[in-house]
Amino acid sequence: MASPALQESQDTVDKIWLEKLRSDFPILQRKINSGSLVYLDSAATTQKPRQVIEALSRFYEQNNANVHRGIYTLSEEASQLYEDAREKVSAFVHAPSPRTIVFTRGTTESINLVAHSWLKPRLRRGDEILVNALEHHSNLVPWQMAAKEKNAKLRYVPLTEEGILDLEALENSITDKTRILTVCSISNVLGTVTPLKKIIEIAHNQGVPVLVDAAQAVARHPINVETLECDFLAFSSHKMYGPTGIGVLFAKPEYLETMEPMMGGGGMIERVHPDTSTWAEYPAKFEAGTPAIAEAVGLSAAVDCLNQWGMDRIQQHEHDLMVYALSALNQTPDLTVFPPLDCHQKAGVLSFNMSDVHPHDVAQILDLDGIAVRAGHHCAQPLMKHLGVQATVRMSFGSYNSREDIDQLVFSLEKVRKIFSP
Ligand code: 7TS
Repeated sequence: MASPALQESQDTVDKIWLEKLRSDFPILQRKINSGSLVYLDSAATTQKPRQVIEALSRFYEQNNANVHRGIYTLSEEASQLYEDAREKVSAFVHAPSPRTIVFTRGTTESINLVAHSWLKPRLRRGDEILVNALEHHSNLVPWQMAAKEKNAKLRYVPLTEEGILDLEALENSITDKTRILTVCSISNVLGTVTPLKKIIEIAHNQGVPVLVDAAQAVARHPINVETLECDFLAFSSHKMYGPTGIGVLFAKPEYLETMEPMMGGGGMIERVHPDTSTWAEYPAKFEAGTPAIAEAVGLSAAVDCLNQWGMDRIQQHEHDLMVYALSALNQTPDLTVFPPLDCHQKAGVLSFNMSDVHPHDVAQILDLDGIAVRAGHHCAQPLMKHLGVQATVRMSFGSYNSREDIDQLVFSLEKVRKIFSP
């Protein structure tokens, strides 16, 4: 335990860090209805810092051209910026080479690419795809589509009472028919942090490759694909302070080597004959057509921001917020917070319901005070079924949130309770 004086000086340092970080986000100055914006929906998309917004305009004002085509200066500059972004992302997740970073439209496309181009050609009748009820629809539906086409099936690894993947059951769920295991790093509804290292170890011991859906984790925890040893990792730029329209698939080289492209077009070929074509080397063979060039430049700026703010620091800050939020919401009457309730197993995202009040009503009243939370099934209907509810209210943090935001939320929740009390 730090001495009171030391703790006080640490609190001051943290406060200055947060104030400086918040000043990077112009939108936080906005007034919404009767309050200042309290944005608690970063799981849906994060707000964008000035550095990212400026990188986008700078690109269009100074460097705009198509990539990998022209031999004139602007096109060379644009190509360089696009490839610099790939390098930046590669270093950020500790990939072995920038070539293992494929730019897609987002997590959804990254997962579809693996399901379509890697899994489907290898999937046989009766094979199994290991999933679990925590997953976002984006990490279920592409596998369902592949399974349907190939007469294979999805098998669900059970969750424990606390909503954690049951590791013992996982061992027993893997059979000689299991072709892939797919799992999120952090649940987009409950904030559950899955024990990835253990899960990957168990799967690999039985020769099963693993895809990690890192959509909710990439801006919350440092990620190292080499120590994690995952086979595939998918994430979206817009959930890590970057622009919409671009995302990433990391895959180990041996997969990228053997995967067929999902889309054909310009930029992904080696040679085109009248009736057949050969493919460019990866990652180009998976990036047909004009890519999201400005967005890649924006993503690169977002990675710079994350590095500058410090991933360890963001993780600690969001952890402190979670501890604070769990304690505050536990003291709010008529509120049920969904597990896990252990702040070491929960990051960035928290779902709750207020007894007898529909989540949409809660969200609508909070909005009157400028508080943005999400209400609904959060694209996780199997999880809603598991929890035995139709919908939840979800709050999710970004690096810019403060304890005052949570105080505001608790204050406005009290108003909701009063409106709906008999
Ligand atoms: N996986 C997880 C864990 C997610 O949270 C999301 C989006 C996706 C995949 C899909 O990402 P996309 O960028 O391709 O759309 N999650 C949410 C959410 O929770 N609310 O809005 C989008």
